[in-house]
Amino acid sequence: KASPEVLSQLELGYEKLFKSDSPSMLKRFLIKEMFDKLKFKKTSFGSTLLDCIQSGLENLDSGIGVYAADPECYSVFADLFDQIIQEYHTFSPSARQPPTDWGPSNAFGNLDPTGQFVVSTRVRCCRTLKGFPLNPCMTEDHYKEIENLMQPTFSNLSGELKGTYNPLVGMPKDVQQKLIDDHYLFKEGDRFLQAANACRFWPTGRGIYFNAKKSFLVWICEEDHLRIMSMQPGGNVGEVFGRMVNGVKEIQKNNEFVASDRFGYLTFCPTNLGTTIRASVHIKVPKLAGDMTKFKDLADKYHLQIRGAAGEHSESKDGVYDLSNKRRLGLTEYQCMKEMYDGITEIIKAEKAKK
Ligand code: ADP
Ligand code: CIR
Repeated sequence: KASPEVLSQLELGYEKLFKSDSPSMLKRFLIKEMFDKLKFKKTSFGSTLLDCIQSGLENLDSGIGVYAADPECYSVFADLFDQIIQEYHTFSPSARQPPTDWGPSNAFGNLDPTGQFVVSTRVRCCRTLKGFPLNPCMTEDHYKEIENLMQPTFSNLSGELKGTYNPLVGMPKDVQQKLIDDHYLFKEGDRFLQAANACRFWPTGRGIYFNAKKSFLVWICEEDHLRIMSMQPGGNVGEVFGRMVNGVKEIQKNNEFVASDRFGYLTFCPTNLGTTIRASVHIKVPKLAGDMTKFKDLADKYHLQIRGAAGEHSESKDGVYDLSNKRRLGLTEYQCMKEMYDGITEIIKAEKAKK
């Protein structure tokens, strides 16, 4: 059972949340009855409701506000997680993630051969390593172990995927900042992750692997144990996706990942469950961007998410938006990619047609 200290923190936090005008799903879904039912519960890892919702309690401007402090949270606190998952992914409580299907290798081409709209394309996926807990339950040694564990895998990558590992420990600040500014490396000091207890022992065990062209990259121990990604200038989705799939298949040869029958690959944030794929373009659509209502309507229609040019919670810069598939759970990898590909195709059509 949750301790008296945890209970009193929960009560205080809940009262503040309840009085606020927070737009988060946490605020919308955690009604009093649910709160009173879940506040006493604890997983076998020792995680409480507080561990799952403190990010949303501290950051009232959260969109979601909830993380899974350990894999069991998805079932112990299912009342809350199921509602968030259902709305975010349109995934019903009885639905199941289909088996992995990357689709045919030549399914996708170039979204924008003339290069007028699409600045760059990126596809990422997340993996949790078997045998390790999620961030809030990880010790400093766990972070070091994961970083060490990945080194033989990285040394074995060859051909286009061959590269080097760059730990955050000892990385000069200017080098780190340039990698962030160039969209390769995760940012530092994300307040949503910090409040979720995901940044302890920073920068221990954190780092980034990349090939010479920085078109294949792996983040270690940021929000998830692994973030595997492929990116390049322009709109060639086929090339970018193909490279990521190759990389995932290689990394999978030496590592086991955590997956559930219902949710597919398990991630720290419920928005990333399932395929964990976020396929995005950085795109310039000045006419649509001048009519935000229409732009947002179109994005919703095609299940696309609009982010700023520096990633989540950032603003657009120089008219560049990040558009990606919103849903990742309940559809296959191929279907996720297709949702993004078809959606962006329609967005470009609408931009061309707009007066
Ligand atoms: P994630 O995609 O892993 O959920 P973010 O939204 O924070 O996390 O994005 C991480 C980084 O990737 C940011 O610097 C962002 O600008 C960059 N990025 C995302 N999509 C693209 C893209 N299509 N082209 C170039 N950079 C991108
Ligand atoms: C929020 O609720 O706004 C943050 N906790 C982020 C939610 C989704 N993004 C993510 O997993 N990176």
